Amino acid sequence: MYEQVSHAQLNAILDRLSPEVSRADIRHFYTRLGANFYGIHTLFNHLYGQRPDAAERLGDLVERLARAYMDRPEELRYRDMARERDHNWFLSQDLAGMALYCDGFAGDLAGLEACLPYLSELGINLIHVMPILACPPGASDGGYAVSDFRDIDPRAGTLAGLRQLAASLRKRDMLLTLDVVVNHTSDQHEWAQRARAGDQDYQAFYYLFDDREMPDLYEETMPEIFPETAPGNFTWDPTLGKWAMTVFNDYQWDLNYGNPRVLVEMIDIILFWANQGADVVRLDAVAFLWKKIGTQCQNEREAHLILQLMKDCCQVVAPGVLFIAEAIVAPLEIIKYFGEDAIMAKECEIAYNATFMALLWDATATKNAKLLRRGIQNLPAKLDRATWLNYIRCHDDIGLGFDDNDIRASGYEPGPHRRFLVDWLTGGFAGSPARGRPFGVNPRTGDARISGALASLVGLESALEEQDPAAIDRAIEQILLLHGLILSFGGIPLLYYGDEIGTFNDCSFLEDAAKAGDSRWIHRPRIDWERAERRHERGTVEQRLFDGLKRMIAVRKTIPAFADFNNRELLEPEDPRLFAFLRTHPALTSDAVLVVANLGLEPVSLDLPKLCNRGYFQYGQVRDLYTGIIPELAAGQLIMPPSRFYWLTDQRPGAFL
Ligand code: OTU
Repeated sequence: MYEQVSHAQLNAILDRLSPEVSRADIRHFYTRLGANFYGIHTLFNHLYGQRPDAAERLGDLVERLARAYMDRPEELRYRDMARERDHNWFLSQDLAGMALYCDGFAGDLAGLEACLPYLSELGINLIHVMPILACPPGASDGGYAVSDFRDIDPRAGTLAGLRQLAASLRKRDMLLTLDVVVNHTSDQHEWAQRARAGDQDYQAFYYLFDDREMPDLYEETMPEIFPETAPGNFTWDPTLGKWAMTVFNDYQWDLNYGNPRVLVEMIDIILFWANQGADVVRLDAVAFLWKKIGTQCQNEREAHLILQLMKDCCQVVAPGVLFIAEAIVAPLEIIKYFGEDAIMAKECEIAYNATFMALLWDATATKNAKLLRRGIQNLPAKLDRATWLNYIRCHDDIGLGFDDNDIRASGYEPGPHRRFLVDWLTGGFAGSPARGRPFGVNPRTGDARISGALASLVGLESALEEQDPAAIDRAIEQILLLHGLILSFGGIPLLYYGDEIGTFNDCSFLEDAAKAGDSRWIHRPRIDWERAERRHERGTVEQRLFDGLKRMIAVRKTIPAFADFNNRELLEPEDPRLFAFLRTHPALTSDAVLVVANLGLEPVSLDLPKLCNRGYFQYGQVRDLYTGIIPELAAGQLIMPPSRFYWLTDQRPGAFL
């Protein structure tokens, strides 16, 4: 039965390591382990206490933590301590991120390093390098089917090359985000290979079943994630003669976290990448970490406990490293990945704001902010020490994951409204300039999601083709407006590579058999660097977008009210086409910024004193911090141009900032 790991045992583990290290060298480790040990112990006990090997596995975990700490480069240890002193550092308005594929953006890691000046030019100081770990040639879900968790894919470079990139980023004060794909491995991973070869220990890493009895039970309640390319959640492996649980693609085997060895290995892997220089670790598909018959096998309580345990262990070894939760789930479920009923994040400090993303697309398609406002109103306040990752596009599809009740409260019917959105975004709706593609269409449930590049979705591609100057202007304004919102909402804005120069859909994936079935490849482009050069030519689309975003990022960094301290107040302008919120500085009342966006295609007037009746914006003069424009106010009425946003600051007559 389960035995407690006593302090005596803990000391024995550390003694065993002591020939390699003096106690003095690990005093910070020792202190942090002490501070987190009850958490680690209790969570571990809760998850695995019933197993005969629980104490042994916990001992193994502690030993791995100690080793990871000893391996942590001194420079990173100092960085940890600096971040511990300034523990809310990541809530600052100073951060601006970009997600990119190493190959699509720059060929390989060396190329990426050479492109850092381009990112600095734009103002980006956090990059998420999409998966670059070893993965099989051919289909690998864009690198999310990992075959070796401790090595870089040779097509991207080497481990030494990655460390070099991390060092260059540190010199530039830029942060590195790397993925750890915690939910599954490639079926070519060594663990899967060993399982295939008959090794029972490794078979226990996965969910493997001899016949359909258990799979059928699971299937009763499990939804399908990729219904078109990978229907069902189990795949027959002929070598093994068993069914493997494969929630995503048939070559991605789900790991079984009911087995503590899996958890210990994965924590070790997270710390390994922290020690290579990752500042932020993106934990992929965290909602799926625990499977239980009779449930959707998403958002289970144990998945949260596992994340808490991962966080506690990271606090011991690399407390400066943050986690991003990639949980594209219902609005009220996403927020739980910060940790429930807490002040500080207990699980992940950062979470993808998939709700805001989907709502922005609703507003873009409907040309009003009804559902956007409702959805944001019902978005619970985040924890104090936690923040959102705000994005418009990413490498994945757009899922219409808002709340059905919010849809109804906005005056629509959920089914038809979602169908309208898919139709509009894929250009099927009369008059829509959008060129998205359907993704994940499930005829059984009627669900569908959307792929497509930002510039193609907002109609820039079609406007250029038709050489329609008004439509081109509108699409550019729309791209800037959407960015104006993710940069001011509160949280870390995450741009998607290529959007800064208006990159379009790329249909070349259709010629590659390993990609053709997955329309998400349409928006995973190779950057056209000749087009990027046009950012230096006045009046080009590339210049208007790049310079607009560059300016926006620079201005964001100067606005303290844009730091994320739950200092956003949603406002209710009378006109449903307007979306407005007030950002207040946590300490200064004078520095409030009013963010207003007109999602409609006509000018709309806004009664400023009425909107902000708490003393803000009563002087009769305002200034847009983004453009520097002082819009005319007639008796407090502000005219919002179509498809435009303002970042307004209150301006006493005669006073200029
Ligand atoms: C994540 O995606 C990745 O971002 C995808 O690129 C991968 O294909 C997938 O995991 C498997 O590794 O798990 O919690 O709607 O949003 O698959 C959400 C599809 C995920 C994605 C979903 C997502």
